[in-house]
Amino acid sequence: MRQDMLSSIASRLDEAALSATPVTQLSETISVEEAYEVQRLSVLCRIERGERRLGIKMGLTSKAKMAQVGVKEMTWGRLTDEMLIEEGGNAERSRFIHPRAEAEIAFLIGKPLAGKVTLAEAFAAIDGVAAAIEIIDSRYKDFKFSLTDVVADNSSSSGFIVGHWNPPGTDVANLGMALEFDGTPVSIGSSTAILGHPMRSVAAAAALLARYGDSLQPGDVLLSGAATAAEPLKPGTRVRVRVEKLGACGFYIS
Ligand code: OOG
Ligand code: MG
Repeated sequence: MRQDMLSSIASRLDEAALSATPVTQLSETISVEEAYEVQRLSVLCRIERGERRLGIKMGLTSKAKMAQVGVKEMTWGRLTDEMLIEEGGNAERSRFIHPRAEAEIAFLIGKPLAGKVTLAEAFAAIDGVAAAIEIIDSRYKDFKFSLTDVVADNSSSSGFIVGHWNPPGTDVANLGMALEFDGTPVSIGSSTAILGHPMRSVAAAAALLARYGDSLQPGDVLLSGAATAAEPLKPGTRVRVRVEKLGACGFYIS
């Protein structure tokens, strides 16, 4: 019976994303484990429509992000091919409810990574590193949610853009990161804000995923989390993220 309730929440959130219509926060009391089950079921709806898993995103890996949304725990979510916007591509504002952009660093996973791993093991599993943008779009009214709400809602995953892959040995410690709207910086931070070092986010992903029977797989893209607060997106904006040493990527929101 509980499984039926979890499936019905999953369909509600999937429908909210499909129709770009917000829903109220969950009235059901569910555990974090059950929230991850809702997430799995809602992403399954996407897979059943023909979408393909492209990777994993980590959420709330910086203090700035935790403070912005008032949730104090790291979360993860699933990325599919339907969420990918090609570098330099276009995204329509009408597809989203209340989208926000985040400056991120992406890792390309080259070897399976599961459970408790050392930073050195995480490092050895990386095939590339790139500047990235995440578009988050909570399916909840007013972008407000509890930990279980946001986990069930696939950690607000909605879109992402990845720049060119740099060699895996590229040092990602303490890099300047800037999010620009029409060429003007709207938020500036450092990769240090991501758990002290973005590679820690890779190790944290392996450990967190293992709790829910998942793992990082070769070919997965891993978004390590935003260094600064997310910025609301308005139509007619050229959005670009620059990361020191890694390059840039961008898209246009029409
Ligand atoms: C939750 C997702 C947070 C990040 O990079 O920290 C996230 C949200 O803020 O809606 O993607
Ligand atoms: Mg993010």
